[in-house]
Amino acid sequence: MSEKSYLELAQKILTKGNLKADRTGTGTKSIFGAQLRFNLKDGFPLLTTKKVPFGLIKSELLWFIHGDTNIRYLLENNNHIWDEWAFEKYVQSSDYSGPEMKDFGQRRLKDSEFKNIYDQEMLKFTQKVLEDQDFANKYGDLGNVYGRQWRAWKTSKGATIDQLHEVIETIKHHPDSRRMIVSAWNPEDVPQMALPPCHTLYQFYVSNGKLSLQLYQRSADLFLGVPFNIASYALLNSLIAQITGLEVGELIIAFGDVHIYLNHFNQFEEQFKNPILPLPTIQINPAIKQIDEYQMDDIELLNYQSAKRIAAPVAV
Ligand code: UFP
Repeated sequence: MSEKSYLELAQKILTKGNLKADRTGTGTKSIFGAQLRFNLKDGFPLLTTKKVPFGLIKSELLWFIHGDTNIRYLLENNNHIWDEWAFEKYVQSSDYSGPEMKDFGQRRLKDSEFKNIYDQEMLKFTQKVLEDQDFANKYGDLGNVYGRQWRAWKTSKGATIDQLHEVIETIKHHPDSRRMIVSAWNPEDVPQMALPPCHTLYQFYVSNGKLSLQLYQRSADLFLGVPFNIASYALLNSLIAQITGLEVGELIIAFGDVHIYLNHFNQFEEQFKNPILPLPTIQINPAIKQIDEYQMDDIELLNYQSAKRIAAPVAV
């Protein structure tokens, strides 16, 4: 049912969405305000009409949960989702002496010769982050990203707030609370951020022994971003349900600007042809009792059947 509603939302945007220019210069069709609901009891909501790489979702989420903001952990797990953000800081620094990398995001899409040079520089960069701890400390760290906001939010008085720990304690001890919120959106930081948080705020809800989570996502790339976001928050809810002794309830995503990039239309048409298959399930090591203890091996995806991956350009 829930994958069907994802595909219906895509149909609706393609047929009725507003054509809009966007920051990346790609152009989108979008609507403002939509909701997807997933009953997590029905299975783990990983799309089946195209392949979604669960390993990347798992390592990224564990990275957030551990409060880690250094891409080294991701690289150790062969996850390159955040590489560009770290690379950008490095190429703008005085320590970088390689070929000119200005506007590398756009240029690498348009100029294949430049892309080769970029790929080589990026490989050197990620290898150095993996091999050289000092270099990793200096250039692998992204600073204000989700790990920091969830686990070590900086207050104006110089203290830190561990929002994730506090919310878990509230789920355990005051499950009827209506204040179980984790916020990533800090208006003080936004002007300096290359990518202000897309998943801005989430709230938990407990009833009948079940834990539900609702996310507010201000900006959503329906083809590339949202399948990851659904799975990531479904996994977060499952991990917290286990350590708080609750069953899984619903995942709800409330979207702000939910859009389809103009160069993703054909990909959706291809995806629409694929049948919706039964959902996989998730197995979590029952011995884990603290959120910080979760490691890659504690989480396993079972019985995932899907159509093939559908490649699409990322708007940068
Ligand atoms: N985006 C997502 N999900 C994410 C993420 C980014 O859909 O988790 F990090 C997309 C939304 C948008 C772009 O297309 O990335 C961010 O651009 P902007 O900041 O201009 O909204």
